Order: sequence, then C-alpha cells, then structure tokens
Amino acid sequence: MLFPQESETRETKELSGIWQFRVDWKGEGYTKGWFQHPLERTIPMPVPSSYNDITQDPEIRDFIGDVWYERFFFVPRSWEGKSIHIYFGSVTHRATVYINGEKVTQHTGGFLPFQADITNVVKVGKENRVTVVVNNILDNHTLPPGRLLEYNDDAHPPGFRVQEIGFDFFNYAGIHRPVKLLALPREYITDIKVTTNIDNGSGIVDYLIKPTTDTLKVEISVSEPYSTTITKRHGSKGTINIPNANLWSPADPFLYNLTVKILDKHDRCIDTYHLPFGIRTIRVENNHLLLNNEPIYLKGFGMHEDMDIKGKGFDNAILVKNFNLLKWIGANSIRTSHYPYSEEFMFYADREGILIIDELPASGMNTENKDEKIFEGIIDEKTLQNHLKTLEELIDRDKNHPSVIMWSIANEAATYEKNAEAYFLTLFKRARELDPTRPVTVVENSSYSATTVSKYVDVLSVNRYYSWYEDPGHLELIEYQLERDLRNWHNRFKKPIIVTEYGTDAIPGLHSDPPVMFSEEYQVAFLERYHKVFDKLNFIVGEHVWNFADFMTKQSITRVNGNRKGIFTRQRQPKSAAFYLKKRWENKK
Ligand code: BDP
Repeated sequence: MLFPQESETRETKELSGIWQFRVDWKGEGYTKGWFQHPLERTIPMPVPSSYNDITQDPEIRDFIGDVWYERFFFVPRSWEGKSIHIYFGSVTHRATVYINGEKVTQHTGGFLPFQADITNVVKVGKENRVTVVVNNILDNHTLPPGRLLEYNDDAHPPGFRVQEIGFDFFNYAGIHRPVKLLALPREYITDIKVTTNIDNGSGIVDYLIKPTTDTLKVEISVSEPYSTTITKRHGSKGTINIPNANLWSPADPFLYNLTVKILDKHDRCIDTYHLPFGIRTIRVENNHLLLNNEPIYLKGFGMHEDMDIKGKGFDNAILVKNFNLLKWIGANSIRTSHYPYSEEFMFYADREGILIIDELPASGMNTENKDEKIFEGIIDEKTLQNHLKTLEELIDRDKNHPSVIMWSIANEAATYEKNAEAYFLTLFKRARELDPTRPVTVVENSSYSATTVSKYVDVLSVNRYYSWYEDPGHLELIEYQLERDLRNWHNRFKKPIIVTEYGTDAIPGLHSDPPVMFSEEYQVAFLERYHKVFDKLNFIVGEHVWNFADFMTKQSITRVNGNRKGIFTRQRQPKSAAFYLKKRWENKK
C-alpha cells in the first residue's frame, strides 16, 4: 500500500477535524444498528487524537470497549469516474468502518495504516457519512497483548473489570493518525519497491512496480532534487546504475526522486506517483554495524508517540519539534519503541537523516507471575499469526525508507522460555524472507545465559537498568555490573550490541548533591557511568537512552504521573541530562 499523496493524477482530501463521538457504554451499538443513522447524543471529538484526555470525564479516559466516531464529507462532482478510497493512518486498536451505513472494512492493529475502496458506496457530488467503531480491548492474541481482568470477588463491585497490560505506556485509543480520501484513476499504481546497493561508488537501484493490471505499461524516471532526469526506463522491474551516487547517511540524507507512471496504449499517462528514496546499504560485520560499508555508532533514544491532551494523536508541530530536538542534542538514531510510528514520521526521518530501528507493537509478552509460562498457551499460534501479519504490514509500509536500518520483532519478551525459541524463529525467517536487506533484532531484558532467541539476531539489543531497578541508588555498582554483563553477552553470541534502554526517572527541578534517585543529578551521573563502560567496549555499536521524553503510563505506585525517564519533559523542555548528552554526542563519532 502506498502512502496517500497528491500528484498530477491523484487527489487527496483530509478528513481530519472535529468529528462526532459517542461512547457505547452498554455495548449495544452494533445490535442497535448505530451505523444506519447519524449518531445521536454525541460529543465533539478531534481527529487525529486519542479520546482519553479530551474530556473531564474519568470514565471516558479509562473506558474499555467500543466508541463510535462519525463525520460527514462531500465527494466533489469532479471525482466522478475515479477510484475513491478512504485511508486511515492508524486506529487504535480495532476499527470497523461504515460509509453511508454500509460496512467497508475492518482492521485490527492500532499502529499501522489501512485503506478501503469505497467507489461503489460513496455518492459522488453529494454528502456522505463515515462511521468508525473503535475498540481498545487487548487480549492474548492482539499486538500488543493484554488481558481483560473481570473481578469476581468480595472486594470489588459486580462487573468491575480492568484492562491489564504488560507494557509501560498508557493504552491510548482513538483515531490516532490522519484520515484521508483519495481519488485515483481507475487504473493506478498499487505498490513500489526500491532496494539499493553500492558498487565501486555507483548506486545500484532495483525497482519493482505493481499496477492494478499487470499488462499496463510502466515508465520510471530517476532525478535529483531540483535537477533534470538522470535516467528513464520502461517496464515494471529493473535495475538502474547511478555512477558517483550521492549516498544517503545521517551526515548527508540525500534523496533521489523516483517518478513512476503507468501509460495507456497511446502512451498517455494514466497515473503518476513520486517516491523519494535514498541509496545506502546497511549490514553487520564482525563487531560492527556498517552503513555504506563504514562503521556507524547509534546515538539516540527509545521514544514514544505521546503528548499532553492529544495522547498518541498525530501532530505536525510535535513531529517537527521532536526532530529539532534530536538534531539539537546530536542524536543520529531512534527506536520506534514500542510500535510503528506514523508514516509522516518515517518520511521526516528520511529527510533529516535519523536512523530508525523499526519496532513491532510486541511489548508486554512476559509475565510477572513466576509460575506462569506465557509462551505455553497464553501467547499461542493465533498470536503468532497476528504477529506475522503485523510484521508483513510493517515491512510493506516501511520497506522503501532509507532511514529504516533494522526491524525489531519485540521488546522484552519472555525469551528465556523454551517455547519462545520456535515462536521467534518463525518471525525471524519471515522478516528475512520479506526483506533480506536489513538486519533483524529482538530487544532483550533477559540474561545472556537464559535467552533462547538472541542467537538468531543480527545485532544484540539489550535493555539494562543497573542502579535503578537493580540495586537502586547504587551508582557505584554500574561499571562493575554492566561491563561484566555486556562482555558475557558478547562472549556468548559474538555479535555487536546496542544498549537499547538505560535510564532513570528524573523529576525536573528536583536537585540533589550527592545525587539521589529521581533527581536531575542522578540521571546525569547514571548516564556518565554507563558511557564509561560503552566507551571501553569495542563491540558496543549504539546507545539509546530511555527515554526521549516523559510519557504517560497507567497509574501505579512506581509512576509519578507517568514515566519520568525523559531527557526532555513531556512538553519537550530539557532536563540537565539533555545538556550533558548534547556535549557527549556532538563529540562522539
Ligand atoms: C523497560 C521497558 C519500557 C519501560 C522501561 C521503564 O522496555 O517500556 O518504560 O522499562 O520501566 O523494561 O522505564
């Protein structure tokens, strides 16, 4: 599926704005046919946004179940004869979409786009109604997994239930990313795949174009920005050689343009799509991660899509601000912890030269119950099938982004369980089949000796919290414990390591010397000690601090209005550690 864009032959219409919204308190919307008529008793709700923090009603914030969204829109007369589609950047976690009361699609998975052909259900030149039912319930088969806990004891009133989650971010829900109408020609380009290689300074570009009908003529051309065409070819697949290519890298995120056209038998253009692409390679060799055959060291963060009021709702101001901060602090990479981010984010990363570890929404595949084995009957075949489907959707969406340098299959799963091995091996195989050009990893909090999975990764990814969750307050133990641990990982697997999480909560304005936990000084001292170890070990190829910014979580006794491990506050203001990191990263190659 291609990202919706305007072109010589394509039109889009944003359906973002204020929609009507109704909570289905009794779970009766489907049976009562709410989709058949305009919704009654609604309240206004912005799209895109999470709905949780918009009202003053705690029952809406913490609601479990279906909520209904609706808006009216015109399909202009000029769209007569076009192929008309509706695109959702993401709806979290499950969506059912109706147009004028007719069901057009449903989608499970809250962090990836979907699209439906609505040509036959929309009224052209008239007003139409779109209704979206959004469900936020997570179970053992969803990604991320969760469990609906229905209490049946004396301590809780009848019917009391909570959505249990094993991941550490607020379970925001709603229409989180832009909704768009697309008017395409009747025959159009459905997919483009570009992979690149380098040979003696030349860029080798393989392309594969899929039109709606295979027999349609395809024409492609490659150009440099603001410059003339370098080459023009016919055919839906081929290889282009670009001598003295400008390679894409964080230092110079150079993007070429690929213009794809399909032509009718008189060579008249039917459809045009413009894809920016970068020429670069990424691979692992011995202890190194090589970008364009040169070792690269990752400096950056695990992040979240998270903000005051809008929750996980996409916002251009936050997108640009986040990237400005990444640049300001000297970061060159991030991990999309713990789910795929918006497509807008991915395009922006291509442009800005930020490397991305692209993570699936598989966080929380573990249990705190020592007697339970989650990969024995809880996470099962059905979960695996859903995990595979989500992997396929992710690679399909993000395959052309030069910024994406690695796929992360999961975060902190119970990889020490025996059954985890076969589960993850299936996913690794599929990832490599779909994309043999990028390394694959799984982010671990297991020990080097217990994991059954890390032997299959290309790069080891480990999260470590010495002197925070382990031996809290004992900064002096960091070097001893961390060095020993990282050496053990390397000795067993002989692969490069990215420390994908390390960090402490820091409350801005809380100062303490000597440093104590939760102070800004403790966060700085903690990072300094970790960095001493990283700088000593030549198999460490990246440091991703947890987290870029403070973010909301479920309420708990270890969370002071969310997770405060941000280097920036939730409002994107720097804590002391931001200035320390800026100094380090600007000087570290
Ligand atoms: C790690 C998780 C991350 C949490 C972090 C923390 O991967 O999602 O937010 O710990 O506790 O275990 O701050």
